[in-house]
Amino acid sequence: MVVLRKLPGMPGWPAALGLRLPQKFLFLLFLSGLLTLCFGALFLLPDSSRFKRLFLPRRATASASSSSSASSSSASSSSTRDTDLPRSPPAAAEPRHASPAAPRRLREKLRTATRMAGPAARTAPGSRQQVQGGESRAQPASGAPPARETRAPFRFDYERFRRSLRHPVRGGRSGEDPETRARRMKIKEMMKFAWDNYKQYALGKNELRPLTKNGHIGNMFGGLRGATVIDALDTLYIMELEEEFQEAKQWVEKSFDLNVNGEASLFEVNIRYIGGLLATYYLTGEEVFKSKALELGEKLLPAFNTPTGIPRGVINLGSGMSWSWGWASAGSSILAEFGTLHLEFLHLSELSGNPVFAEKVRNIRRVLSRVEKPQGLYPNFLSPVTGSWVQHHVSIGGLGDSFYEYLIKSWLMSDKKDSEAKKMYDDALEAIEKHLVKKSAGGLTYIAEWRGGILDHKMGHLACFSGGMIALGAEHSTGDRRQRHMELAAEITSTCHESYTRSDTKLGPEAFRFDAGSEATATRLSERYYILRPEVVESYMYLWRLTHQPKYRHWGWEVVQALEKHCRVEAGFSGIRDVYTTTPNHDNMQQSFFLAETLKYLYLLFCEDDVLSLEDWVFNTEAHPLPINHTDLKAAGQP
Ligand code: DMJ
Repeated sequence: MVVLRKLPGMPGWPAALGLRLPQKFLFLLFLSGLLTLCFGALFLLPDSSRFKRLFLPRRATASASSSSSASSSSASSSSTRDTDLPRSPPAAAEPRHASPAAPRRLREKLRTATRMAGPAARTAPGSRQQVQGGESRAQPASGAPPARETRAPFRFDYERFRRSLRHPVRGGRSGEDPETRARRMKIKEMMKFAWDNYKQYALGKNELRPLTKNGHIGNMFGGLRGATVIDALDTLYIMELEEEFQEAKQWVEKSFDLNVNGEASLFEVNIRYIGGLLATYYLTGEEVFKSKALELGEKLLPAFNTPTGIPRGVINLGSGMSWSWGWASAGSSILAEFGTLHLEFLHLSELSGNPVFAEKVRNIRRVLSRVEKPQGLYPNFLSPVTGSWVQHHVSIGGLGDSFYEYLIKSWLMSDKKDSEAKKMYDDALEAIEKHLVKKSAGGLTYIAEWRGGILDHKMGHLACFSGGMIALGAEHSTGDRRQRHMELAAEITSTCHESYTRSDTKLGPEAFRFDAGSEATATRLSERYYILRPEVVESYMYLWRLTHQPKYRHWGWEVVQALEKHCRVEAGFSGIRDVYTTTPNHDNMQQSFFLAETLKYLYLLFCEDDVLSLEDWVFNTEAHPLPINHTDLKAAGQP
């Protein structure tokens, strides 16, 4: 414009150029065209929002920038495909009360506050994430409208949770017979012996090597240490081994380092570390266990970064890179691994107020419910890329086992609200009954494995947990199914007991068969070992609690005696290489699950039913108790 102004003493510049009238007119026409073009080009620049804000009404501008900020924070807050999880807000979405029209400075302040308060603050103000039962809904805590400016970070109400329990966690009944008490005390002494030796020779390592009196680290936990400490915590607490519990707690406070860099099994870290920490938090209310569980839980999230959201089996806890087990066919993920995250991940969301954990496991459910099941059965290998089965091997033992366990326990933990889990469990069990449950020539009931339609007549020690699981499901069924499943549970448990009594040590082999003339015995040298596994005593514990038939306590006591005779060594307990010989053949390993599971289930077998009552708790697959979400506090006589 300035160039067109006629300066004093100077001719206008078109005139100065010596142009005539028609030429001047054409020149002006050209100039105005040029200006229109420049103005329009402003809107074609890559980031035209700056200019749009100048020319468009203010409201529309705010709305445009707000939606773009929400979608970018969704992508960065969660590295996986959260776009297909419509029921929950993105983990770091803008606070709800920052309306699109709110001044930018206020919105920025809120965003900064959200980041500083961490994941717990990323939920709607004044709301509590309801995650039990596979739901993750933000609900006003009091029905009052949320405050606009002051919002406290999310805080789990521990006192309220404690009031919701029907029974004291360590029980309160008395009147048992002296023999039961003496047996329980014996098991407590075994726990103290196992812990004391671990503490003396291997504290901070993952397991104790009781023959060589040193520690073992292994490569399952990605550089994490102290697997035995974390696995033992809740057992020490329940057994009232106070001093030993304090020793374990101190190690967690002072030495448990989560900044590690190594390849970990997602499944093992979840069931042992996260399960152990969560359970101990719920039992004691000590914050350190909760914060460690949440921190570790965050480290596992990148494993879900796959096209389907089905996690891979191995994760580097430092870099977050994940991959499938080398031995798993075609890069597949394992049913028992990705199917055994549900209980712990729901509790991580419950305690943090961050729905991301619940979303991850809900997505696994969605993939599983969509995929076609051959004869209604769930094969063990699934591609995390396509979401299709990779191989048709079905087993209720290794590779499949705890997937089924977590279905029925999800339903129970949700106070029977998670009906999807119950239906999946019922349907799966029906298919198992139809295709896999068999009776041997000698009349023993067992659950075979299935390879593309061909049966393998073997049961692994791991499959022996199913007696307890089926009994637990039966207890909460009705009519014909209740009776049938209770009988099936008792028969399976009896078969597993047979696998113990038919050995020279009275401990059971890793796998036993029902073919070529064998009945509940191992036929291969490589399947004769016993590594202090819990599954058989786990079923005894459930069947005792649900039927009170004395034989389950007798059978449990047989195991105690066999452990003392064949597994107890000078500095702890060791697995054995061959259950069919009484000549010592120790494997020099005290597994952490011996303290978490085997000794805990044995102890509970000789306790009153109100110690870790089945009305209040479900056990994760490593025997760490997680609370049932009682929704009817009033009915329980609580405020
Ligand atoms: C434990 O770590 C868990 O019970 C898991 O589900 C399977 N195996 C071991 C114990 O045998």
